[in-house]
Amino acid sequence: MILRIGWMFDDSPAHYERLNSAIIDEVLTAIRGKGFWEAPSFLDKRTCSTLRELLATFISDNPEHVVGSNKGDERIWAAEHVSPVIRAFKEDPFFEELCTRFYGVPSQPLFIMANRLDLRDDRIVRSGGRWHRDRATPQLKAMIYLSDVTDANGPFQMYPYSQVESEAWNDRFELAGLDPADTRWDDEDFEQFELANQAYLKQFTAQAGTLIFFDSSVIHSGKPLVEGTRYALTSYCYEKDKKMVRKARKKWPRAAGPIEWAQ
Ligand SMILES: O=C(O)CCC(=O)C(=O)O
Repeated sequence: MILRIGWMFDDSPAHYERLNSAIIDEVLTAIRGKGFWEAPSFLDKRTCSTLRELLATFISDNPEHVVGSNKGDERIWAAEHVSPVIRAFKEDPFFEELCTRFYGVPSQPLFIMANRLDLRDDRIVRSGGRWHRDRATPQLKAMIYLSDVTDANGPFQMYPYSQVESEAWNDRFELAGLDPADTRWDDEDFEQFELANQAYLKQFTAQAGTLIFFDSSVIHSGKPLVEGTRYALTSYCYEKDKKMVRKARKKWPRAAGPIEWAQ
């Protein structure tokens, strides 16, 4: 079901576990239901380590292409221009098929965002900012951890099954005094909700190389990092539409290179 293939990366082969169409229904059902699907060891540890070094060098050498430089969540938009290994993640045919099936119209990953989280002056840093939904309608993202992620170095967190149309989750919002129609919540407003719903929280502590597909319309955030560093790659998948490229270029003008659909 899963094949091992390699892409050349400097002098060493990079190994992704290639996902194929045989599991696409399983992946889609999981993302549409609980909101995620997880694959450990999607990328080998040696490549994760090489990519961490490469991204660290890029961040220090190219601050003009890094958003949030020195602020604890440093982001490189369109990181596919930084390494052929990252480009291969963007252009994997399985992802294109998954995106198209997910949205029901021709769709693709538009770019990869690479980020590094670390602790700066005890500032609370959550990857992706506050608790949020990216949008009210389903949106597909794929994240690869490039670091081993524990409870301390900013694990991705979500409330499974919390898509907008979930009446159970809308009731939980109202019980905690929150408006379910909002899409972003400050920590202090969210505290009561978090306490009341601890049992439902899914926290992705996992090894470097783990792949997580998720519907970013579920409620999610990165847990505030308290020690260490976390590197990750996130693929942003959209309906293939020229307007989307214009919008993305405007939103991320400091990207590492042009934001464009793969041919
Ligand atoms: O990187 C993370 O842990 C959170 C990601 C996130 O909030 C997002 O992609 O919208």
